Amino acid sequence: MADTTATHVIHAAAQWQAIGVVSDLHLQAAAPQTAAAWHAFLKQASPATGIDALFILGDLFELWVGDDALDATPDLSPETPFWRNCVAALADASTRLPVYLALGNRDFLIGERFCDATGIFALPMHTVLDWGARRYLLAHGDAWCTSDTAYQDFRASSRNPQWQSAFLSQTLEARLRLAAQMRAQSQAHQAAQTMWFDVEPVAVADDALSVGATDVIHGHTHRPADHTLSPSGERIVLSDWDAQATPPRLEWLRVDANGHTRVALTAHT
Ligand SMILES: [Mn+2]
Repeated sequence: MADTTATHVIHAAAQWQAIGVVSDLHLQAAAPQTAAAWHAFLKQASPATGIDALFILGDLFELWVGDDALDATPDLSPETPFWRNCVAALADASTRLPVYLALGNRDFLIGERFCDATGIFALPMHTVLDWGARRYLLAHGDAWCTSDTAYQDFRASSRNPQWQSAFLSQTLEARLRLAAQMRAQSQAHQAAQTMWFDVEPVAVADDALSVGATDVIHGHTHRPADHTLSPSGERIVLSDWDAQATPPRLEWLRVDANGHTRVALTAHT
């Protein structure tokens, strides 16, 4: 249940025409086409093109092992120069429009150093965006997958400050190795599952109700769809990004005072 007192509220500015909402880009050095599409999108995003703010709802990166990776010299893996390029692209975009980031289950170790380097604003687990008659609850969505108890156990331990400081106290090389192992384990866990864990609709509806949200926008499940949340509201699930899928999945959600539209980008080959 969301703590209403802790929920961050953002009020749409009167001059806003539209905002962009994305999640689950899973940016990684091994997927340069997806990164190229994202960077092309960021480059044109500005109030002049009708995008007044950008919300990234988690899993921007496939993995994040600590902000000190940005200072790694020499480069320890293909990821470290890749991450620096991503930071530069975000820093450029945030000179034109506010960029907000909620953390996902892959990049929850993003910290202050990253936010300073990019100029983006970190969001807590739940944010409410107030816009005219709509009140959107924005979240990554992993916390609502309550039936996936193995994941919720991992989530609880990995969000613990002691777990995080123990992890971050290891060398960058060791963290990159551990992260690769954790990803392999997570993939094996997913492959072994006989059912897909979706968000629990009741958990989402409870949280939406507790903050007075009319609609919910989340990612994490990679199952883009508009679901009924209430007689007058929707649960809008964002797509993940993959430029090499057929057809490519490079979709952002355009939200304005009248509602939302899914916009597909073309892959740059
Ligand atoms: Mn996720």
